[in-house]
Amino acid sequence: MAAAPHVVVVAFPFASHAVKLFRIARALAAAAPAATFSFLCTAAQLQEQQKKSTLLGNLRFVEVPDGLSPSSESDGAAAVPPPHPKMRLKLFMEAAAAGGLREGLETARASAGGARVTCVVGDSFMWMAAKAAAEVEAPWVAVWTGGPSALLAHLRADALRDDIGDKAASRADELLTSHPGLGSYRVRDLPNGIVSGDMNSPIVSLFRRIAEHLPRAATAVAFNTFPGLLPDDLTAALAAELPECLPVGPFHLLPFPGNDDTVETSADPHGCLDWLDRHPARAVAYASFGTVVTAVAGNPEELRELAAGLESSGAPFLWSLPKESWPQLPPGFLDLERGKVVPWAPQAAVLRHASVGAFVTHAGWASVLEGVSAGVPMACRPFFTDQKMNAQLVARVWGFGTVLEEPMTREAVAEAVPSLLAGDQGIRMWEKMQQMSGMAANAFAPDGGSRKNLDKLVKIVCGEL
Ligand code: U2F
Repeated sequence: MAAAPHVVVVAFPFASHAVKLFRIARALAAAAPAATFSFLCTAAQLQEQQKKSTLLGNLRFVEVPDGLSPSSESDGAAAVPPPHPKMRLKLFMEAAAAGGLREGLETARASAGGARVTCVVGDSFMWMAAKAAAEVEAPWVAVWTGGPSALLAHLRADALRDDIGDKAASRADELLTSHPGLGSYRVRDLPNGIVSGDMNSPIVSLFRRIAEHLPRAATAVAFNTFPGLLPDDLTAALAAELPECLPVGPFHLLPFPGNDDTVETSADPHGCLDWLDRHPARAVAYASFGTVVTAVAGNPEELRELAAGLESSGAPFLWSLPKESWPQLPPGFLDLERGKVVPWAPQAAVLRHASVGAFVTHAGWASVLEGVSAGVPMACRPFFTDQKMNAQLVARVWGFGTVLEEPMTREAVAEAVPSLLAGDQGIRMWEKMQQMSGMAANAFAPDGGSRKNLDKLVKIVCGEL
């Protein structure tokens, strides 16, 4: 009899990536109880995930090196201060590529009683998993957590560069109509480093590596979307570039024990849901810029503009904003009766709450999916990577929101928020979103599109296909 599969799931331990991969790992482990799953991540992130969830019996944690020297990890009085997040990322990636990930696979095997690794599922950012999987003669299944249109742009980067050359500035408003699947986006919406910006920055090199590895080394690519959400031309163009593309989202609705309202509600230390309970339907604007924007691209001037815009919009608002940014808010803002600022909100549950009627977002892909699933119109202020393309998709292609041009002004916010909450435009968007929101809710029903794709993914990772 063949040995039971041993599937390793490799996380990228920065921003919200590990949370997303841990959801995938739990859904796979729940669907394939006879297989063993090893979740590979750095010690610090494993601790974070453990705090939030109990492990399933067939899913175990395996630590990979974070690339930091022991002295910078130490929290003793004489410890060297921890490196800047960008340096941490660099050190981690170098360690992973130099053998840290391969070592992780070996630890997974040894700690699972010698069970050979039969499949490696990995965040696409961990491109070196392709080689590590090949070395243990296992297939590599990649997970793309970001906006699918941005991935297509990275895959088609050479063709885009051949077309645009050095004319990115003069052709900024031109639609990319001669590029299959990208015709709804303007040159200016492309992620940095494709036709403009620093072509050699570490993040641009990372995307180049991903675009090199996915088409030739992955057996399948899982996406955070559900059948019927993406425009057909985008789906077809991705299918032409990649091996098996499997929409298995929305990730926040992936089925596994414990992924339900009770858990999200209990993870609401700042009382957001109770506060929302005190408001009528579709009255509140919720604002959040995800897990990276404030730290990396946060601009105090725009932060104050957003604050002033929310205040003068006249609407009650809930704003998830890291505490480090609070001192930059206008004086007295935190005391406003009408608003609530919290360092963290259970976002998916907040968006699902009946009182939330508008979402001011950076258009990070998970946030977009959570907004669509909840049927809440969005005002998007995109900053970098996939966000400009995601915002175009939300506003221009789907008609589920608007774009707040850069830099965001108080006037633009004060106009957008009430129009999404109560204006004719907002009501039309809200009505239009209800069908898609229903499709998202049914994605994992027994005959749902994502359910079927998840079943297929389970067969692929367990070696049955
Ligand atoms: C990077 O995105 P972010 O992590 O900034 O943004 P999202 O993809 O939107 O994911 C943020 C997640 O964090 C959750 C929220 C999302 O699931 O519900 N969250 C929360 O629960 N509570 C809060 O108070 C704040 C956030 C990148 F910047 C984007 O461009 C990419 O699209 C994304 C891809 O993974 O990664």
